[in-house]
Amino acid sequence: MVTLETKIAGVVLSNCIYNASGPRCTSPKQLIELNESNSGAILTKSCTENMREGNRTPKYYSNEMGSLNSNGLENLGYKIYSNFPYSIDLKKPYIVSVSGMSVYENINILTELKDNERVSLIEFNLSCPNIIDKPQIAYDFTLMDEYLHIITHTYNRKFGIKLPPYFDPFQFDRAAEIINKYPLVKYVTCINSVGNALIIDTINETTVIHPKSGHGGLGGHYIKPIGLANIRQFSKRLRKDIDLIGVGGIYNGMDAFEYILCGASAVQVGTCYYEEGIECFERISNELKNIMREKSYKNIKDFKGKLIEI
Ligand code: RRO
Repeated sequence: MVTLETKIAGVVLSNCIYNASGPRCTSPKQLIELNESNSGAILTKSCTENMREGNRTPKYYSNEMGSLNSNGLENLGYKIYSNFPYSIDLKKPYIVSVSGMSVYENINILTELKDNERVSLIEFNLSCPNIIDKPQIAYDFTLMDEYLHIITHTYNRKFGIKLPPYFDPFQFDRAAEIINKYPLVKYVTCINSVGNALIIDTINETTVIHPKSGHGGLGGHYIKPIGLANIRQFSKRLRKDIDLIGVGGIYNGMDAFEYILCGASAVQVGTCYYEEGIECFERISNELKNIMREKSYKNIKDFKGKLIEI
């Protein structure tokens, strides 16, 4: 029997494949669909204190290589995500992504969420690339350290963080050094979209999205090698009690297999879920199980992090 069961931060997921924060996880209807699906967890769209309509449209574009988004944190406000799990029969872990617009907003959101026993985990988003005139927190290491300090003192439960892609060994060293100081950080999700990328419509000679002069977060096939490298680099630097979750360009079982081989304990599906819909979780899970059967692996621990460096 092959199983995709895994644990993140001590929470058991019957399937290591679930949705990334962003696509199709904003409305209660979408969250209910995830609850009924093969996704291993329900992860919400990043939320703020108040509801936001986000950036001006067009703010999403996709092609066969991936996607470009500048959603701008469109969400219903944290109270909807805090109340949601009480209205349904939860079949799997419910994870809330939090991305308040200021440190004070984050404190308010976390103060409410910390007593909510229906919320299995939070994923604190330190890497939204699409807020006009706001930097990605995790690219400013001093700010990231301050945020983690404040969160740890406000939210006294274990939690996870979502990071942007890093590119240089110095960045991995510095980020890991900071994260390792905070014992409540028990998982790290890599990577958010590659920020401020530009795709051109050559027929019309225009940008393909409107906000930020056409610059947005790149996802999908374009970014898989960057995501894999981030998981690999952090697997060598983070404390052993910190689980890694891989995201970026996962469309099939082999993509998931690669992330786990690099050290991921679970994987999230973003662009592919947006494009294909809820059926992608069953398909990718079956593909990963078939790969495991062919290789005589019974569970993901049999190959997690075991990439051979030649
Ligand atoms: O809402 C967005 O524009 C967005 C967010 Br919060 C994020 O973390 N990553 C992304 O690609 N888009």
